[in-house]
Amino acid sequence: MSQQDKLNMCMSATHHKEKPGPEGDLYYQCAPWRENACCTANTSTAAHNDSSYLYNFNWNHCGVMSEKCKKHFIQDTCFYECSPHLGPWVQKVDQSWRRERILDVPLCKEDCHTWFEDCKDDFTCKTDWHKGWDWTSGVNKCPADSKCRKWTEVYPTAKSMCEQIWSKSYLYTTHSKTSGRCMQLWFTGENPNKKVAEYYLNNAQ
Ligand code: FOL
Repeated sequence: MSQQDKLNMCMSATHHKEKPGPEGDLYYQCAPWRENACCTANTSTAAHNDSSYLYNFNWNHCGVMSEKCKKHFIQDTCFYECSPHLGPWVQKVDQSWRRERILDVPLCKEDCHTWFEDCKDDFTCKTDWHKGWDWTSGVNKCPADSKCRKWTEVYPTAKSMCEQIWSKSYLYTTHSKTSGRCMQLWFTGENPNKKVAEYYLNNAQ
């Protein structure tokens, strides 16, 4: 793959399109990606549903997740499914449900901190939400050897949450959203992440 291709591509995963392109009807929180997206309209709608067909993932595994916390998981899902500018951080993996993943995407500190602040009164039973669940009911439940604990007991800091929740998909940074040195989960208007990907591609990490 050429360097140029890495700036506009979709990873090979469960629901990603083969190539990015315009999607006029992206739903609600996924709408910022409508000009150029790796997600379909159906994926963008599902991103807003509890235990959606995307991964049957149950946000409410330790009681009902608060709305203010959930909106960050919806945004993370939009970012993960729709972003066409993750090429510099895409890695091959040997997993049953995807052939590629993202690793160490440098996340803007505001996006990590607001996510953590809005979730810190919620509960969870696991640090890494990618593995180790009990799936016998069809949706993820806390495994028998785990306990629901306060969010801040599981994740003492915003950094620990952002880096550990999706097994290092994100790298915590102290860069702010205006720096051009970090990726933004939340934006309006033109996608600011293309320039960030360009920067990291040309300035090997
Ligand atoms: N968001 C971000 N930023 N990065 C991601 O990698 C990501 N991934 C998901 C959602 N949002 C993301 C997908 N989430 C399982 C659990 C969670 C999940 C997808 C799949 C799952 O089936 N876990 C099994 C192990 C499966 C395996 O690796 O073989 C389990 O043991 O719980």
